[in-house]
Amino acid sequence: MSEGLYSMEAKDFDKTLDLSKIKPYGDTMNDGNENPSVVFYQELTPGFTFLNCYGSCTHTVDYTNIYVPKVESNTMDMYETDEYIKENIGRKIVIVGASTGTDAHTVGIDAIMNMKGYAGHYGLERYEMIEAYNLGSQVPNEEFIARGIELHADALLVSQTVTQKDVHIQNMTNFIELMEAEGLRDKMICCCGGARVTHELAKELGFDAGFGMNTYADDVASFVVQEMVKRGMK
Ligand code: B12
Repeated sequence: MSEGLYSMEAKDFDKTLDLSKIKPYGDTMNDGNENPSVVFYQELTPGFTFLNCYGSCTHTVDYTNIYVPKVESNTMDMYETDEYIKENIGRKIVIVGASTGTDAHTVGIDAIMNMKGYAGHYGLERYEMIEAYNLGSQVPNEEFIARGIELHADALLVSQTVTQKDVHIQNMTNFIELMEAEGLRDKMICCCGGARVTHELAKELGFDAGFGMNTYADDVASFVVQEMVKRGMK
């Protein structure tokens, strides 16, 4: 059989690749090339057009200088987390979650908390050693915190989906301010999550950790229990 069109050899790769100056791929790796051309256009609706264009890119990205802060904990599965709680905490822990403020999106917090879980990862309600309370959506911060106190929560989970006009930032800031005013900030672990939430943003706002897209109950449960042990919360 002759050499296939797509068979790659070492000579096909750019050996001068500089990770601090990454460009898009055109004909060969890192060339940033395509001749400028509009190859397709179609009206979507009056005033809006869908365009498919190619062009050359002169900008580069310094890959070596990108730092993305991430939650630093060792992610365990449900069974390992339950075992960890039994060995290191010795009692069931309480986690209370909600989609707070005006946010009506429940799918994210449900994915984390519901027994069924999400994408093959069981939710917190399924954990033997976790008492999980999902308060639903549009829960005002005051009410959320009051329920947390009533239920003796070890951790509070805030879900935020809508980010229009930074409403999530205002709401999460208000939550942290109320926690501080109640003298609760150090007594409960505060985590937040949502499609546009990053760990970096969460820390900036005063949360202990933030979780974005494609995170599961495993991630937040592992963080909470390891943080509890680190802080000596029994
Ligand atoms: C379903 C949906 C709705 C449903 C929600 C139903 C429900 N019960 O939740 C309905 C129809 C009610 C709705 C309403 C609105 N929606 Co809506 N909605 C969506 C949609 C299509 C999917 C969201 C979703 O369910 N994702 C799936 C879940 C699993 O993903 P996730 O939320 O990111 O959660 C994961 C992680 O982020 C993380 N996570 C999330 N929370 C937490 C919390 C913790 C503690 C942790 C650890 C992890 C974690 O874990 C999850 C699993 O990995 C998105 C568009 C899209 N494709 O994303 C728009 C979208 C979110 N909606 C949008 C908007 C604007 C609205 C409305 C304001 C529209 C309107 N003008 O009325 C209203 C909101 C009203 C309100 N007060 O909140 C915008 C938001 C834009 C923005 N930047 O703010 C989006 C992006 C659509 C768009 N492109 O415009 N929506």
